[in-house]
Amino acid sequence: MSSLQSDLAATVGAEHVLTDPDLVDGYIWDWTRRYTGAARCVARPATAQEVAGVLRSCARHGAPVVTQGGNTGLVGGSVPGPSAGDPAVLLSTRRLTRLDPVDTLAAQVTAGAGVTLAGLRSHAAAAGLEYGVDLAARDSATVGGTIATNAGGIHAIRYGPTRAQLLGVEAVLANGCVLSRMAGLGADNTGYDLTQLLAGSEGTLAVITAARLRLWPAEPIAAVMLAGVAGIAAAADLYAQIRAHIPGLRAAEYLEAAGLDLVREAAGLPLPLGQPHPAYLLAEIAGVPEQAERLGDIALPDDTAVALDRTGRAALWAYRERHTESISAAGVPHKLDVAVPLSRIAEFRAELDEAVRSAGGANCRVIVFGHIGMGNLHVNVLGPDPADEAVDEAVLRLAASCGGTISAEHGIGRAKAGLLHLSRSPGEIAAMRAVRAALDPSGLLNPGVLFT
Ligand code: FAD
Ligand code: 2HG
Ligand code: ZN
Repeated sequence: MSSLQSDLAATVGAEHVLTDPDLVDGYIWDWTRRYTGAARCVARPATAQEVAGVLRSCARHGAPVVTQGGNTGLVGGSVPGPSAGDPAVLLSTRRLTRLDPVDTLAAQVTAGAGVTLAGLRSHAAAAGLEYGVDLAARDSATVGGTIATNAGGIHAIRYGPTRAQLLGVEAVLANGCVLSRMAGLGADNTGYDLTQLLAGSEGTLAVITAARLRLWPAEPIAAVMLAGVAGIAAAADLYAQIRAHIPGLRAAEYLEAAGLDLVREAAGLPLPLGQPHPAYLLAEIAGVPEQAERLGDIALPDDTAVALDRTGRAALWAYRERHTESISAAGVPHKLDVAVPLSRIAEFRAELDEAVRSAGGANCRVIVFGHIGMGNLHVNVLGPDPADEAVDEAVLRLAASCGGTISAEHGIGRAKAGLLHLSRSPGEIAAMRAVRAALDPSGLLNPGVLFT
């Protein structure tokens, strides 16, 4: 055992320092299986003080640290990169599972970084409240990971992304200093907002160990609607009509035939509507059952299904939520998570296939879906070699040229670090690097993530 490993064992217990290659292997591949790298061991601290001890040991030994929560990230940020120098220590947050009783007076809760989204959501639901972020990886994605990526998810149009839920954090800097701002004060103007700085920091500024989170009144679901449409312009128009006429829109999701076919194949599901369509809009509406009747105020496409009961709603959601796993069942995808202004979303979609095929060849399969209410499209491309980045660059350049961003909700990670300049000016990148250098002067936290 190296002296770093014995220091780590002294901090977290020998049984929580994994060195067996078979065990370590379970942590070093990302969810898509596109990204991997070597880790010298996995450390599994259970408290903020243990995290501080791990980071102090790593700083003493000059060892890089990759923080990992549920390892559902889709941009390669949760696993080590190909290392030129010392392999990283992988710091798993999954044992940071503190979950305090819900503060119903403030509608807030304190949760450890390793609590899963599903665990947090059911804890809030038991108190008659709702956590505002939800996504298909809810059983594995963690509080810490969703803060570090500023995850969006299916209800971002109603409640905002993770940063809008974030009232405070407890986090440990690279030098082992523990920062804690967990009072959940509604008003607190005392200088820089370090809490918000950590939202979207992708493990490059600190290890988040717990968070104080906002909760919302739980609301009944009136209906889920799935409408067959001609394409993305029609889906965007229908979304705008629903938003204008029906209060309580909780989700507005876009899918296309290519993704739906993969889902049907992988999950053995029937056609969702009377006939196939080029594209679909799924909308979820909150409220009492009568609220669903307001859909009658809108000129809905002829082939539209509306589900009122829980089983029917879940059946329609499955066609959307099973996209990611179904795509991975067909190959290792290139995942490009972009957002463009809704006014240019049809232009982006019209140029996308040609951009992909010119960069990656005629055999590329392009699957597009996403959170259309946020202008957020998930472009998945099957075909090109995982190491080939030509298609990635072509899609991200197209998004930028349409006034969009190269990362809507998944982050930059390792996947897009070389293309950050497409969405951030030289001045912004310099300021971001200066912040990182101030908090982690040796650059030990997640090297290669966010910046090359
Ligand atoms: P990880 O994957 O472990 O890590 C992600 C990043 O955060 C890494 O850079 C890591 O270093 C850093 N990190 C993790 N924990 C900490 C911590 N405690 N402190 C500091 N840094 C940390 N994302 C969306 O935004 N919206 C979606 O709708 C969505 N749907 C998904 C559906 C599926 C089926 C899958 C597989 C993924 C989906 N994702 C979605 C992506 C993913 O779930 C999110 O990015 C999520 O926030 C990652 O959480 P995690 O705990 O798995 O983090
Ligand atoms: C979703 O919205 C996720 O389902 C995953 O953000 C997107 O698989 C993807 O590309
Ligand atoms: Zn998404």
